[in-house]
Amino acid sequence: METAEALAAARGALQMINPAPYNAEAPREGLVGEITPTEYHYVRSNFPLPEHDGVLEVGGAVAQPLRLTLDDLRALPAVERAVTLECAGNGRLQMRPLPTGEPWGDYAVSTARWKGARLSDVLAQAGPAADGVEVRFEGADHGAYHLKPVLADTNREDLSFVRGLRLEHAADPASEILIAYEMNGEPLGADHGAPFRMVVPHWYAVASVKWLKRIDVLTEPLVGEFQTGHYMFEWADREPERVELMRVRARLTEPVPESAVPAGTVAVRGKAWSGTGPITKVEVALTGAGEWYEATLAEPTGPYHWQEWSYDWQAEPGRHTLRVRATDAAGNVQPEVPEWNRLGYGNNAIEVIYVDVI
Ligand SMILES: Nc1nc2c(c(=O)[nH]1)N[C@H]1C(S)=C(S)[C@@H](COP(=O)(O)O)O[C@H]1N2
Ligand SMILES: [Mo]
Repeated sequence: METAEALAAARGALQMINPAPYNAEAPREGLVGEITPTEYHYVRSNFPLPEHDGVLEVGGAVAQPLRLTLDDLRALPAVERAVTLECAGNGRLQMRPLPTGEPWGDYAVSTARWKGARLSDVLAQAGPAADGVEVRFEGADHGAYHLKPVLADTNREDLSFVRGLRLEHAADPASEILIAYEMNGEPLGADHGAPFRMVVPHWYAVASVKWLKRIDVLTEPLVGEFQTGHYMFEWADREPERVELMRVRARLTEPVPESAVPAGTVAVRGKAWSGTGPITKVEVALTGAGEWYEATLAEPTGPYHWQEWSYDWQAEPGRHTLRVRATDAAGNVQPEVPEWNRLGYGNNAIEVIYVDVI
């Protein structure tokens, strides 16, 4: 566990949303580079920081239960990947009626280089049973739950953070799900899941269980507050759906919203990402509504993190409203307005900002 000073220093550059459990957004600068500096990476935790005894137990329906330490994980082949993590609640504050849940603005998203062992290698060592269907992941964190549970039998006084993934997905080496022990070249910090955590590429970050302490192969799908209670899209007009892959989204990093910029060529730029395929098109609109102009989109520099885009805008004096929208390879495109759901997940509405050109 880090000292109080180390923790305060690690948190100093973030925009706090809630002190306990500690939840904080990245500053705007966290989206500017290809990689978010660790001290700018957003934090979302459901419980106080836990103690972790340094052991990862693997059991349930497996041939060979395991007890792994950090050294055991480090002895497995290491994989390092840049991965964009976005909280499913990112952008909740823009939904109306305002959903319950953490009042996230738009900066619960960041990209880090995560290094760790492949989950598939750990599962292969344990040998999942033939009738396994799902894998259960438990974090060391637990305690009183700060939100109203969705499931009737959730123990609100002492709940643990537990998530599941389909065995097929978890055990596939091509999924590149990591049990990460390094973030941006350093051991994981307390807020990001030390000593090791999962990183599930393409999924909303709720799947990336921090302070991982147990893995169990299950022969039935997991039911639980963080799996089938919260983290469900409860739509107004259609069947509920699980919160899984990140929805396509673009963000503007330049010009700074509500800033004043000199007339002439103004670089409009930002990031775009999607869990359902690489970004294929980013467009900007320069008059609030109006025509869309195609931005220059950089090739992806990795399979799991945001892409850069830019557009040279010939800006004339006045107040201008800029919008940006992304399309991904699956043909998904951002909606004009947030798609409301009761718990406020997956807002990927087109970003709108204004700037004054002087
Ligand atoms: N054990 C545990 N893992 C967790 C959580 C948690 O509360 N406990 N929060 C999840 C959610 S909702 C998000 S958005 C990400 C945030 O990861 P970060 O704090 O490293 O940005 O962690 C996920 N993993
Ligand atoms: Mo989240």
